[in-house]
Amino acid sequence: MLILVACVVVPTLAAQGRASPAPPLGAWTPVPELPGMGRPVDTASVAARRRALLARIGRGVVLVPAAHERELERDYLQDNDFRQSNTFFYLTELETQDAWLLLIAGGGAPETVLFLPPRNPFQERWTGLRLGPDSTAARLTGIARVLPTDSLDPVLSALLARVRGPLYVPLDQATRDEPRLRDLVFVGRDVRNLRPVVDSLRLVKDADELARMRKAIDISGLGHVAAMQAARPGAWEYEIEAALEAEFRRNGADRLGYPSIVGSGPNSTTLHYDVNRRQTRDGDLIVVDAGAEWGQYTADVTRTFPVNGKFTPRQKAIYDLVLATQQAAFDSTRPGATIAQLNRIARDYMRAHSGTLCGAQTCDAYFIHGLSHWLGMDVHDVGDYSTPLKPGMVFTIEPGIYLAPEGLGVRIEDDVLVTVTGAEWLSAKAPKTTAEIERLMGRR
Ligand SMILES: [Mn+2]
Repeated sequence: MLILVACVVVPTLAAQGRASPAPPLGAWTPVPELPGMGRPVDTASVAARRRALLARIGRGVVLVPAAHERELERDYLQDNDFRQSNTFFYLTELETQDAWLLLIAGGGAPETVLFLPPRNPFQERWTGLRLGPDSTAARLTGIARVLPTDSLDPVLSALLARVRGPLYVPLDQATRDEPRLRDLVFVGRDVRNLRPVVDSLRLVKDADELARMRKAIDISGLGHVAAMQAARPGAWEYEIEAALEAEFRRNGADRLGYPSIVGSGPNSTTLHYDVNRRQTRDGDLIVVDAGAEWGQYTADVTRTFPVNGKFTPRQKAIYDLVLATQQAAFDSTRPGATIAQLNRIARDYMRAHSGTLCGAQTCDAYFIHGLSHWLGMDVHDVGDYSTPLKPGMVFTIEPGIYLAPEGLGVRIEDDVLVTVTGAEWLSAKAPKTTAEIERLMGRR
């Protein structure tokens, strides 16, 4: 969720007031929305992503399964029983379950086929309307060829006999138990993992993705404002969490991007504290690290503030060092820079400006996690961390100082878009300077 455990030089992921009207979503392709079928698909954007994928592959067949419904009896459902697989969503923007996407590259015009389960009126009494393999689906998805799922096997067999090149399927945690994919791996065909190809495409966000991210991030900013307004000495961490998440939902968030971290006093120094059961005390700082998900994309924002609304001089000194460190990294963000370089710049800045704030050591000794991670459909989004920054990439900048013996932790995290000339703060609507925070909390 919020913080990559290690420094980002380690390879990829192994390692404002009241609710205002919803911000504009950018230019949606005007496709009508049907109940139970998710949000409208930006058909032009998904078609462009599929073309980019096929251009990258050159020749071959791509097969991508949708996710399946989770089961109340088997899983611990938090908010709802279905979330689409990110790979499938990226290429279709469909929230439909049990579907398959088939792409053919090379040897003629590229082809796209969507397979959907047949509609079942009896089942729909429980589930609501579902998209079926018909002309409605073709119109809503922008994919002309929509077939029932039971024709997938014959169509695929015929294709594999006709089309040369590898078969690309996503081989990951989500598809590990997908019987059809498991069987394909053993047919003797050159089967390759689709994930690295799609993951590298996902690094640069298109206009539709950015519109979704801006919405998720704006909602998250409102939630952080609500958390600040709900804080007072004696409030329980979960009360503040409730105010935060209520604001997310009130503004249309689909779910949380990750479990909200609301850590006061000593808990502010535990990086992934998400128990949120302590009663706050006068004089505590509180770290709130929380992001809403909207339209499959998540925000990741952290604010640190005093529960009583007023920073002590020491809290302010530590806070301002973290804030200036974050600004130093932001000021160096531009196309061509790398995450590793920004990490080094931030640490150097913190070290050089520590003075005696952190005792015998410089404060960077207490900045114990990485500065940044990619952000998108996954809170720690996919992609290679050695990739130089390009316009359209989105990542977090999140320095912190954690002084456990004092029970004093500060983390400030914002979401940043790389632009042609530099960078843009996406999460600037959540108050950030000590003056802004004290002003907002003074109005409670
Ligand atoms: Mn983060």
